[in-house]
Amino acid sequence: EGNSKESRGALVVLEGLDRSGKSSQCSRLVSLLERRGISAELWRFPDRTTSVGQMISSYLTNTSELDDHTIHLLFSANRWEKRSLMETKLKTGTTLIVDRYSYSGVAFSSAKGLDMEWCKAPEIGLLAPDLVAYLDISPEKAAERGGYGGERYEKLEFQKKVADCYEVLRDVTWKAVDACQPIEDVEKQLQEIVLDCVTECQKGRPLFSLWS
Ligand code: Z5A
Ligand code: MG
Repeated sequence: EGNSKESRGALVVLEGLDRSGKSSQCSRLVSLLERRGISAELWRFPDRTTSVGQMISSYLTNTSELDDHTIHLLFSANRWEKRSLMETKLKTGTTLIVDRYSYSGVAFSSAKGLDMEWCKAPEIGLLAPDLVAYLDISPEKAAERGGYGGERYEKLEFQKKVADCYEVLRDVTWKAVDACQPIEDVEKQLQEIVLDCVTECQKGRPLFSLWS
């Protein structure tokens, strides 16, 4: 898979607990890339704009109930429905900064007690990120930031379980950034690792699939 010398955009994923600062940093990264004349788009999962995304949204806001396996597969389907567009964007040179991805999918569902390997299975074959930047913060510190809304998973005890699951998923391709630093310092560290990744993909890094 992948033509090893073809220049392309980078697939950059930000992960981390609730309130770790993912959304703030994703938009800062896209602005930076645009200022540098690099074609870039901000994507997020769940993508609540699709019909699958609307089902997910009503589950998250507690307006609907779904079996744990069912909602897991909907989150995955929500990524699959964007897969081919994702590949086209990358191959035509657009870098994607993605706010949550399959790791959130596996971490949140296995935090509920679902088997981790079962959780990974529907993610196999989605595009593998070139970089996963993990915004590292303890569940307690994240909760102190406030703004925990009424959404389903926004509870300290559950976030502790999610943190443990992220820990299991973390591999050598992840780059952890201390998310407790001031927002500009987190931004600076992210800029460096993201620009390096973009450069590598411009040189023609092959595109891989999850979960190999
Ligand atoms: N979910 C799932 O179960 N399965 C899946 O496959 C996927 C997701 C993809 C919705 O996600 C839920 O779906 C989520 C996981 C689950 N569960 N929960 N809960 P979401 O992405 O829609 O969640 P969100 O509510 O939009 O984002 P978030 O994760 O809670 O927050 P964030 O994006 O990481 O943080 P932020 O919005 O950038 O910042 C939060 C606050 O902290 C804000 O007031 C900032 O100004 C402040 N902040 C940010 N950085 C700093 C620093 N460095 N210092 C101080 N304060 C800061
Ligand atoms: Mg967010």
